[in-house]
Amino acid sequence: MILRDAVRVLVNNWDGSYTVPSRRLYPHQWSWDSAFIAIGHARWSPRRARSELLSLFGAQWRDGRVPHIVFNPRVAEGAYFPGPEFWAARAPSGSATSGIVQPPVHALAAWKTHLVEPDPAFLRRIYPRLVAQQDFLRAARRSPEGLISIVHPWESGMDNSPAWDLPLQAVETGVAGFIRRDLDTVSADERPTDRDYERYVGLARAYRDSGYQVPGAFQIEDPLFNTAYGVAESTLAKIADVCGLDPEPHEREAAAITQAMVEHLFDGALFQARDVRTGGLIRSSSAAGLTPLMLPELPAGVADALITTAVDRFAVKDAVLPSYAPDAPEFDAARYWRGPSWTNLTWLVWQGLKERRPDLAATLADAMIGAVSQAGFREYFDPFALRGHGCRDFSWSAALILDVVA
Ligand code: 2M8
Repeated sequence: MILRDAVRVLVNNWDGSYTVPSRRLYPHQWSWDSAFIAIGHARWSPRRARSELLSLFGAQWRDGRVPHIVFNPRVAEGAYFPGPEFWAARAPSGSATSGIVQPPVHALAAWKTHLVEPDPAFLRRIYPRLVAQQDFLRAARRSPEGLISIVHPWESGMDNSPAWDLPLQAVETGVAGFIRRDLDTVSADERPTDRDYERYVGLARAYRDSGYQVPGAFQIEDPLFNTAYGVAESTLAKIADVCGLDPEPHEREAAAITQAMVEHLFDGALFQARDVRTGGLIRSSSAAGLTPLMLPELPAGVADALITTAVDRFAVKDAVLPSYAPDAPEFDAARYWRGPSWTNLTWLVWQGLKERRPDLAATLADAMIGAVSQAGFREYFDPFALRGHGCRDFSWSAALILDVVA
């Protein structure tokens, strides 16, 4: 039943070559959504999984960046804010896009698709694009410490995480002249605040006005983004191998980023974000700090400390994974990325636990299935009451359930 319903959500959200995250709230193609969605499609239609990824990379920029939104020209300009007129950017393919990026989880999605239905020709086609995506991050976003930075909270995928409260204080508010469309669909107390949006818009405008070259007042090394980058390198090593290419440069890069993360972002219990402008760690209780469990070369002692934190502070033994530790004062069970449980974040930590702690991984898988069985394929869930929040029929909630039960 749950599997049939999950496929129904994906079929209804399919737009011919890719899947929208949600019909009303997000009516275009989103970058990391497409990666998670491909992982789900692979379980019932690997052809759609390959199409999902190839259509996203069809809008890759010349500098290698994969924009976080590819706009559907048939959707009205006002349907989503900020839309194509705001971003004023075009890929070489002619598609209107945004100019920022999201965590690079796409190599992993391509590899998982290949594992379900081996297709070396697909891997050969997508490999150079995945490499270019990483090249862009190295060229444009690497700090002297060897870590990759994001220049907008939207690039983290966890838009209003409490981890961004402090660095956002340096960003101007009072930006006017825009109308939020998200509140047409979702109640205001489940979304970012207007003050958050003023800062998001101000930051995006400044980056746009620099030709998407010069970072503004927000420059952060985020543990989830860097984990995605590192996992992409170790996955590219496997893909290179299948393509008859040298995996070694990727293996080296994966080891280097893991080491830099342990050295600069680990606080002894959790990975933290670092503010590139001040050089200081931003101490928060975000579940993003657990995702380095996915890095294959994470030292065992560090992994053990993360697992202790996951059990003690994120209740991984007896609840779905909250996006923010419930014992922290900023925790909010219903407001977007400030506490609710998200299927993609849970799936990332589940991946990281599968080999290290199969017992805890199984608990998380059951919790993910329990949440959607009770509340449906909602965008996010109250981690304790399992009440659904945000939009309904959300694509990655459906897609990742298909992967978890496979
Ligand atoms: C949310 O972000 C967009 C901006 O990119 C928004 O709020 O309008 C986030 O949850 C992000 O992680 C996700 O990719 C996107 C589409 O599902 O929605």
